[in-house]
Amino acid sequence: MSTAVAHPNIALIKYWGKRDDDAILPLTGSLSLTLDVFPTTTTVTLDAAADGDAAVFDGIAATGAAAARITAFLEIVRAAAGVRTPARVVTRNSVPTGAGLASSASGFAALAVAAADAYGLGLDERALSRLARRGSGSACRSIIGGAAIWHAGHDDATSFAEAVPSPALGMVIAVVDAGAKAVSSREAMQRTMRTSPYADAWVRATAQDLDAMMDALARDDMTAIGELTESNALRMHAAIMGSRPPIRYLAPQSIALFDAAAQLRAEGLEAYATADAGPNVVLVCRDADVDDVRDRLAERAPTVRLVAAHAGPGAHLVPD
Ligand code: 2P0
Repeated sequence: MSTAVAHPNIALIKYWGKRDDDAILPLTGSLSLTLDVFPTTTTVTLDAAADGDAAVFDGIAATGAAAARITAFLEIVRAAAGVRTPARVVTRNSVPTGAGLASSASGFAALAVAAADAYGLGLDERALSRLARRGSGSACRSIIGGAAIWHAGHDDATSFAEAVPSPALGMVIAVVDAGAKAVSSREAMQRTMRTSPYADAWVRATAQDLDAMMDALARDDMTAIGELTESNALRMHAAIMGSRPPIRYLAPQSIALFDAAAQLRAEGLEAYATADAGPNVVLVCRDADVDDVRDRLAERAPTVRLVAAHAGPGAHLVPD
């Protein structure tokens, strides 16, 4: 029996688009901060007597596509281990599933670490990141604590995340809607690449944004970090909105939160907005400013649930 904990990550430079759907190789690199909130805890137990794998999410047995995705991932682990023993997977999530709060990232990062240990693979951090990527692309970044770059790479061996030096950053998560989203990010990503006339421009611009972000982090230039973060997120949403049939994740309340970030900046508090594949908005700021940003945002958006977050640890084993 092996148990692992992993946390979600929020990208400053987004991953949106694959060049290989099966191996989950991205079209561009991306860069994120792994947080210290909303952990996922997963236990993997080998069960030689079982007919097949079993997965339980927050006390509810997984079926259909969700169960198939777990088994497909475990098949990768079993192939590497050279064994066929089924496993029982028990997961507790504290992040609302499917609401654009990166539950698949923490979920597959925790599963990768727990399953690799349960099947005796003995993987280092890079190999764990590659393995987690096979479950869900963004999960490769949650293997790493704090700021992480996911190198796009050109094959399985070269596409992994690793730590990058970064100034101390914090985030304030504004939970606009904790319900499940209408179009999964996996499907939306494919539709964007297939139908959006802005897909190529997104890929080209993001490669440049990633280089610029690495420079901004190295210089400790909060203004550049924030402006790149906000612009890259809006470019991703522009590409997504260009899909046909269209997909729009940002709600009126999401846009209002981008405006609120601009107002905080006008008052001299550096906060910048980003949003993933859902209506929730995350404000990025210096770690020392997190409480200030949360409190000042609460005055402007009193009905929105706000969660202050700091850099958190990479996925790791814990005692059962
Ligand atoms: C990111 N997102 O960089 C971007 C920004 C959502 C918006 O990574 O198909 O769930 O499992 O590789 O990792 C969501 O995509 O997609 C995501 P798959 P994943 O965080």
